[in-house]
Amino acid sequence: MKYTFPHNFYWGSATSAPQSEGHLPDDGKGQNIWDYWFEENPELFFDQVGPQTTSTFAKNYREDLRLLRSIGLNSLRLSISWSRIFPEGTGEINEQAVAFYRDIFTTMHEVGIEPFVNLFHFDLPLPLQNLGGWENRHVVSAFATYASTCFSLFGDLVAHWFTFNEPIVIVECGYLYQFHYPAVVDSKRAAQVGYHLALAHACAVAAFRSGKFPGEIGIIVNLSPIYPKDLSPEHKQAALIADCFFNRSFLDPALKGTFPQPLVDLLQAHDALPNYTEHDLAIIAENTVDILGVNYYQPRRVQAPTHQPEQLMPETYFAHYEWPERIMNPYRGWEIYPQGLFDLAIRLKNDYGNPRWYVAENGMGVENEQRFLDETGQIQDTYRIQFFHDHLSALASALASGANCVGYHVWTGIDNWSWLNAYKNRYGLIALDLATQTRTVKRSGLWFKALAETNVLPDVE
Ligand code: IFM
Repeated sequence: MKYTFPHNFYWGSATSAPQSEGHLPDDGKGQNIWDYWFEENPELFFDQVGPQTTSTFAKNYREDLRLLRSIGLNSLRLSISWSRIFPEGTGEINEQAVAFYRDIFTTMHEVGIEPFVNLFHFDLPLPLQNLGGWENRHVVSAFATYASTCFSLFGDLVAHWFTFNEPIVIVECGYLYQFHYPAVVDSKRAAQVGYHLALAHACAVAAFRSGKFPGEIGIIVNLSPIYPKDLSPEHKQAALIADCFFNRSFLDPALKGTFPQPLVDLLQAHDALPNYTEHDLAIIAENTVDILGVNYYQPRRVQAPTHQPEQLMPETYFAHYEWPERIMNPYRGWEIYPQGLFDLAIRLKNDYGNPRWYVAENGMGVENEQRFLDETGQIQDTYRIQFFHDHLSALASALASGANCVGYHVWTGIDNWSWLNAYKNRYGLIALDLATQTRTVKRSGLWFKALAETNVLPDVE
């Protein structure tokens, strides 16, 4: 059976400023929390490679964009670095940064790549973190100002805007599980941060609408369908709560303008409700999105809790469940389950009014891909092709069932830097030699080109 996709489907890849740009001397960029964390604790980062040593997109973007176009991409999601535009987070604009991003977006149009632009990808300017970061309401207004500044500066070149990438990751990694700065464990602070992120998002959408900027605006959320161990009431309850924490916490405000009631009740019961006002709730209610980006990597399997943490944690309400039939990506420790993408698509259709959405990230991180180099110097990443193929088959079935999905972006185009994991796992369609900065198209890059140029899903081989 041949799977086909609509002729105007967005085929692309995603990346972010802190993961790809790198630093140029005298570029006027201010420090963000990743620059600072690496300076303070380089030992936490794989091979002690920090955000300065990324894939040099800032220097090579003209060639990189042409290369990405040559493997069929018609769209690319990247992010603007807040600390590049506003080195202090607020106040004076860095004019070099304005010229830099204008040239990037102009080049994208010249080569035939539609810009999908995200405003925040985990990289809070350090001066704002020093004020308390997302716990401080002042940062919400600072974000709204930064967002409307970007709409004014680049609105003539960008028609697809996104406020945040994976806002729940900022909450869980920064305030519960210690993978992002400030790496604290505190559920009350986590709840305040989550609330402020939802509010900051809605304020940016409001600014976009009141400024009457052309195009569409949305948010990118990482969703994992939640599967209970079995259908007994205690496991189903565990799944319901996990869904509220990890999916509905941002999906509901973005698409319905409300927060999930079971989550509100639970936070209230633990005296962990964030500070809020009725006026905020009205802003959230009135500013739902035009488009949703969905990052899908893995499902979440849960069972009733097996232990009680000392303070409120998601694990107070559920425990991880290891499905005996799971297929794992051992490098990232994530289950590979393409059916999950179909299930998400159908859920968006049935429970959320079938919004306009696209797959904003999907991909497979693999360690030491040099093992798969052939004699011509090409990485034979057939495992990645299989991964894309299986997820795209599931997506094609969802489209046939009426899902309103308008595109598919892989994570990522050119191998990039991945936070504490740095360059441990590679995700790209294009390999990066970190030492020489040489780019080489992988086998998956050629496979993707055939897909994007025909809208027909090629076979794996
Ligand atoms: O590198 C990240 C990205 O920043 C957000 N989504 C998951 C990717 C792979 O881990």
